[in-house]
Amino acid sequence: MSKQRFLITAALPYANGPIHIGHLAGCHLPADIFARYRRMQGDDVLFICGTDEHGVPITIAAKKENTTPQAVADKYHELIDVSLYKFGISFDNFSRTTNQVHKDTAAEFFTHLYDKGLFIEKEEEQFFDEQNQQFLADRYIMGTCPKCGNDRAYGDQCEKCGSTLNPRDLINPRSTLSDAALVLKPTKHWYIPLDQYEAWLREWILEGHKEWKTNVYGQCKSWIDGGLQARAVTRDLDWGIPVPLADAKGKVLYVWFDAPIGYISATKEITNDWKKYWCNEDTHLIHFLGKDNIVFHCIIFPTMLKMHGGFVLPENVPANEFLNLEGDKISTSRNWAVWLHEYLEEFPEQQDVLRYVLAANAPETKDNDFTWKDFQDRNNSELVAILGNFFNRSLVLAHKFCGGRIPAHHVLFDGPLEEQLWGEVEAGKQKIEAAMAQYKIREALQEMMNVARAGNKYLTELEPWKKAKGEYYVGETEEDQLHNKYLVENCLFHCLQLSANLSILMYPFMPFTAKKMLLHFNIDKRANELLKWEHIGRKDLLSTRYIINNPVLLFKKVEDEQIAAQMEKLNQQKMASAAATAVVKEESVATEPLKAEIAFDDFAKMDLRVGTIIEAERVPKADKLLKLTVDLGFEKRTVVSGIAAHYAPEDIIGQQVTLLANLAPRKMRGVESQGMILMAEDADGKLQFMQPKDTTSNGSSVA
Ligand code: B3M
Ligand code: ZN
Repeated sequence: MSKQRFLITAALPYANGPIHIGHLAGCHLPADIFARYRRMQGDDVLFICGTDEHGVPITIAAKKENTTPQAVADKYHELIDVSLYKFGISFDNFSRTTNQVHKDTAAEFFTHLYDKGLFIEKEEEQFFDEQNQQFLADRYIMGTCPKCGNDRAYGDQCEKCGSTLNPRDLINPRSTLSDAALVLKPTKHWYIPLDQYEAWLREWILEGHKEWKTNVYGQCKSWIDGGLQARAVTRDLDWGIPVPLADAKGKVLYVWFDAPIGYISATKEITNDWKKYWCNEDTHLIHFLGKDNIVFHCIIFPTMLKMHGGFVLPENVPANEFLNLEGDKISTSRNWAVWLHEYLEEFPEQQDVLRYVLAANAPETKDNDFTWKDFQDRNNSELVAILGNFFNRSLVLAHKFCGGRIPAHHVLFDGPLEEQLWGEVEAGKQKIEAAMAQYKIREALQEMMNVARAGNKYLTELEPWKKAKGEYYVGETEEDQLHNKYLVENCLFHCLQLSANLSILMYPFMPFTAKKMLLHFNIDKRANELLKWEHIGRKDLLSTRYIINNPVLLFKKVEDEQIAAQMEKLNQQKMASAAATAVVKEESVATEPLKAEIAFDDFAKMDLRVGTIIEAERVPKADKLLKLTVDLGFEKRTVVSGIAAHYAPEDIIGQQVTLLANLAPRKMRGVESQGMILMAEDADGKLQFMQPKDTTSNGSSVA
């Protein structure tokens, strides 16, 4: 096939924290595997990424770290860049959306659409925090989820039930900055009329891209079928790219407007010829990302490109589902993650192991789980036992029987086993090509491993170690011995040539190991020339008589203690984050606004007494109420209390409590309640009795 042009993008991680295995598995690794593979095919490839440095996530991190958004972006850009580089993610440019080229490109893009009169300009009421005197981004708005009742749902999403929300959907919306209730205030914004592009999107995606992955196509279909609405592409925020209009003071471009334009800016940064990639029908534009970014890459960004005109549209958007960690959703805020920069320290030189495990377990069709046990198993029983073992055995035997050189090919000794072996290589190559064409990275990886398995099988069937003893070949006669010598040499010839082939097959997935293998053959200088897809199947990659280096192990066993240490670390993270949540809850109780001041006399009017609950029963047809008898020493009181959801009657008999004893009696469900029991209520609504630490006499007054 002739040379093709690929523009490959991986979603821009927010520069609001370090990067974790979820990012790597979800998009950067599959994108890298694909980019490497296409380069090996000889294609013209540009692989683009960078950090997304605008938007609310950065401002939230800045608040948390008590610094500026730019400082946050600087810090995490560096950390993310280095981590991805060390994992061998082979970007041609890893840029930033705070770079000037990008600011200019995004502003020009906006101006172009504005000049064409394509935006809808609308004044609309939005939530305003009067205490902080600012409009709030969706993420800063919290309230009760209309779908599941979670009272900590955000204006854009409920993290409990996963629903996508609008701030207006929330019940009792409040500000996360001040906790104040919000008011609606008018503000002007610019919208892209997605509804006007519905017919085009239907045609382009639903008719034209039926080959897209089911999860991607399905999401697009449900968005389009659900009816598209105009979306604001500007925000009232003090961090972002200023809206390039005179009447837009204090307004910036919405982060999801500017971020995907980042792909264009990053291309501009590295080549004057950027139009060759972006404005050319022949370009295969492929976006890699996680499922939460599908709508932006399949619907909104393409619509922007279409509105602008002159740009190529994505040919495919192979989005992945999510990777969980030990059965739990990965979360930056809860610190439930395996961070790449920490892995690099804890498993030095073992980037390929993580690359392998994440690719083998990639969440391509459904959410998947990363577990340390699986990491260990895959390393020990696949990488060490299959791939490493084959390579190591081949090299050791070549040193033992062939003087540490690549033996000659004795063609006359080739038989059905050799034919089968190279047949597997050819089949593997084709299956990988087919899988790659459909972005099925896991399947491609499995096929690569199958070739290694075929190598092991071949070696085991030929058993060259049985045909030689030390330097001598086994056999009664000289002829027999010569025969065995040729057999052994021929066998190892195939094994070593296969090893070189494997390093090519493996290179997209495990580039470090692939090069390490080639180092043994002293052809690392030729590596780039050798690592071409078209060479697969060749039996002359290694010249005979070449000296082979002493074998070093390609993979180390991962020990139980290492896994235990990782699990321990995760447990610590879980405990620390649970403790932090408890503190936050306490703080939120403590900061609950105080009621208006009262005079001492008002307080002195209350008669608070200690009493003991001596009877308790449910109030029929009232699932919240318990009817209690409280002994005050000098008399007994009947009290109706709304604690049935928190306490079982039988559990509270004998408990001492504090009673407001001079509250006017009132009837509840036909029972007269003669007083009120004091309770403490935490942020979750959990109730506890206010009781003396040590038992005291009933009737004691509280003041
Ligand atoms: N930064 C969202 C994310 O990291 C966003 C991707 C932008 S890609 C243009 O999930
Ligand atoms: Zn919900």
